[in-house]
Amino acid sequence: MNQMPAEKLYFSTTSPYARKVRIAAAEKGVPFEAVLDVPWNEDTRTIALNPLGKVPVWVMADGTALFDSRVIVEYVDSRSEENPLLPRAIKERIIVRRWEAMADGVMDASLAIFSERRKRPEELQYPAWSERQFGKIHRALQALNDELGARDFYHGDRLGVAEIGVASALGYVGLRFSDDFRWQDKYPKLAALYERLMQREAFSTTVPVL
Ligand SMILES: N[C@@H](CCC(=O)N[C@@H](CS)C(=O)NCC(=O)O)C(=O)O
Repeated sequence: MNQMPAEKLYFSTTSPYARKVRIAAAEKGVPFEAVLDVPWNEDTRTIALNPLGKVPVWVMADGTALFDSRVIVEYVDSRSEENPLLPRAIKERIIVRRWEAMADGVMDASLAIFSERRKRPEELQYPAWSERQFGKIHRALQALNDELGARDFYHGDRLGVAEIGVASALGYVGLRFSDDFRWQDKYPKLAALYERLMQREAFSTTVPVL
């Protein structure tokens, strides 16, 4: 009998944070039922599950709702021994988490610019604030580009949360700033990493769509 997985992921197709979870679950082989939910819409179920009203939310088999993406990815990683996404040793894990934090920061700044430009009336917009966010994005992408160096992966010889976070951030930057932000030209090592990762099904099937 074909049973539905007991666990659910509430996600939106554009959310880079939700993409991290979708990639992690696919790479780990952890099944889930995908529930589309746009937290900006009136009929969102997200607020009932997450007081912060944000996706992703992962509902475990016992009904516990998990958020945010870092917590969910760690949980998903713990579900199987296969393809570990986080190093076990604390010193290494903290360093990988640091790259993830930079990638998440790129998402936060990109989302802040998007919200400012799309959700605020034009007369209330504050361009200097968006410029400040662009500064964060550029500095973090430059650091991520330089710290990757000539390596295939940020840590060790396998994919982990750093690559998943960076790819999700880059995909979102591409979605929101495609015209005025040619990140592939500015950060060639990140461009090569993204291209390599996009050969994997977990990445190519989760490209953000409007
Ligand atoms: N730190 C959170 C960020 C989640 C987040 O900001 N999600 C956005 C969608 S991309 C959201 O749901 N925003 C709705 C809102 O802020 O009301 C995570 O890593 O999951």
